[in-house]
Amino acid sequence: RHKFWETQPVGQFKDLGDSNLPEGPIEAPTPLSEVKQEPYNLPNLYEWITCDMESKDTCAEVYKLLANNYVEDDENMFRFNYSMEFLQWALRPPGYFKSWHIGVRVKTSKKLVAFITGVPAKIRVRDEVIQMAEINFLCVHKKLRSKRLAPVMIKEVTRRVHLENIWQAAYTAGVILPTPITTCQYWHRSLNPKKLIDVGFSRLGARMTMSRTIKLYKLPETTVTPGFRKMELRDVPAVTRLLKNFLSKFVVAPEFDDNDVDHWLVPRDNVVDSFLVEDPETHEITDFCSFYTLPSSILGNQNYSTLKAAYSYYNVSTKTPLLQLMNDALIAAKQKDFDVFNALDLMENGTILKELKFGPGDGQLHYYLYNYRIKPALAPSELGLVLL
Ligand code: MYA
Ligand code: JJ1
Repeated sequence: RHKFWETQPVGQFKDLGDSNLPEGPIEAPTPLSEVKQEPYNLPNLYEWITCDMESKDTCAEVYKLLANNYVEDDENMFRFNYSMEFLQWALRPPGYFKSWHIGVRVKTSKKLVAFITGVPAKIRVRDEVIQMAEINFLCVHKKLRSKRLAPVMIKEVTRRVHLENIWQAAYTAGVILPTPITTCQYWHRSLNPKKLIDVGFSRLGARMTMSRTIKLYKLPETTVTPGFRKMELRDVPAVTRLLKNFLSKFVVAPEFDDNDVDHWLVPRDNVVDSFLVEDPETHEITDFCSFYTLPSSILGNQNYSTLKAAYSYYNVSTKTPLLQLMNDALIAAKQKDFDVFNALDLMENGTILKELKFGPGDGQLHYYLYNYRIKPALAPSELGLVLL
C-alpha cells in the first residue's frame, strides 16, 4: 500500500497492535563515514540545488513555487500563501543548516519545480530530549505530480540531516501516512464572518441571517485583561521561563532556550504576534499568547484574492484564565484585520475552543516522528508542539 513508507524507519500500520515493540529509536545511528556522500539520483532533466534563503531572489522563487503549488483544502478553494518574510523566519532559526533547504530545478530552464526543508530543533519525548529535524514545505510542482519525486526528496533531506549526525525528525501532514503519533482537528473562529461566507470558507448556519451571524461573532474593540501588552525583546527570559514550565507537561514538546524564544516568539510584523500579561502591581509576567500569520489565496473568487488567517501558536496561562487570554488574542487579531483565527485541539486548546465560538473545520493535521516509536498514539492534549 505504501511502497515508499514501508521501507522507512517509521511506525508501521501492521505493528499498531504490537505492545512488545519498545518506545524509542527504530534503528541505531550509523557511523557518519557510512552515510552516503553523494546526492540521490534525480530523473535526468532535473538537478539538486541548495537554496540560499538569505537571498531575496531565491526566496522569491521559493515563494512563487509554494504560492502556486503548495497545500490546498480538500475542495481546492484555498491554497496556503506563506509570505517571503515568513519563509525566511521559518527556515533560519538558531543553528539552521543551509544544506537542509533543498530545491530541484529543471536543468535547461533553471525553473524551480520542487522543494523540501529541514530546520534543527530539540524535541523532548517523555523524559528524553532529542536533537531532531523539523521537515516542512515539501512541494512538487503540479505538473510533476505522481512521478515518485517526493520519496527522492525525502531520502535526500534524510541524507543531509544524517550528515549532521541527527537521526530523528518531526513533521506534519494533512494526509494519513504510517503512522501518526496523534491527529489534531483544525478549529476556526470567524472574525470577519461576512467575507468568510462570501468566499465559501464558511456557511450561514441554519436559521441564521447575516446580521445575526455578524452579531454572534462580534468582539470588543480592545483587549480586556489589565497589563495585556505586546511582547518585547526584554521579555525573552521571562517568556522562556513561562514556556519551559508549561511545555514540561506534555509528552512531546520542544525544548526552548532564550535564543529559540528570541527567534520564534519575539513579534515580527506580518509573521508572528506575541502578547503577554504583566501584572500591573508586581510587573511579573504571568501569561503569554501568540499567533502566526499565514494567509491563503482564494482560488477563483471575483471579489477577494486572499484570506487573512491567524494561527494559534504557543499560549501559557498561569493567572489569567486561558479562556480570557485567548479571547484577548482574538481581539488582538481582529484589531489587526485578520478574517479568521485558526487553532488545533492540541495542548489545552480543547478546553476553550467551543466557548470562544470556534467551530471544527473539515481539515485534520497528523503529526509524525521519523525513526522514533511512540506507543500507543497520544491524545492531542498530550502534544505540546506546533509546526508552521
Ligand atoms: S506536509 C505538506 C506536503 N505538501 C503538500 O501537500 C503540497 C501539495 N502537494 C505536493 O506538492 C505533492 O503532492 C507532494 C507529494 C510533494 C506532497 N508527506 O512524488 P509522489 C508520499 C510525506 O509520486 P506527489 C510537509 O511538508 C505518498 O504516500 N509523504 O507524490 C511535511 C507516496 O508514498 P507511498 C507523502 O503527490 C513533509 C509518495 O509520497 C506526502 O507527486 C514530511 C508518492 O510520491 C506528504 N505530505 O508528491 C516529509 N504526500 O507510496 C517526510 C505524499 O509510500 C519527512 N507522500 O505511500 C520524513 C523525515 C525526513 C528526515 C529524517 C531525518 C532523520
Ligand atoms: O481551512 C480549512 N477548512 C475550512 C475551509 C473549507 C473549505 C471547503 N473545503 C473550513 N471552514 C469552515 C469554518 C467554519 C467557521 C465557522 C464555524 C464552523 C467552521 O473548514 C481546513 C482546516 O479545517 N484547511 C485545510 O484543509 C488546509 C490543509 C490542512 C492540512 C495542512 C497540512 C500542512 C502540512 C504542513 O507541514
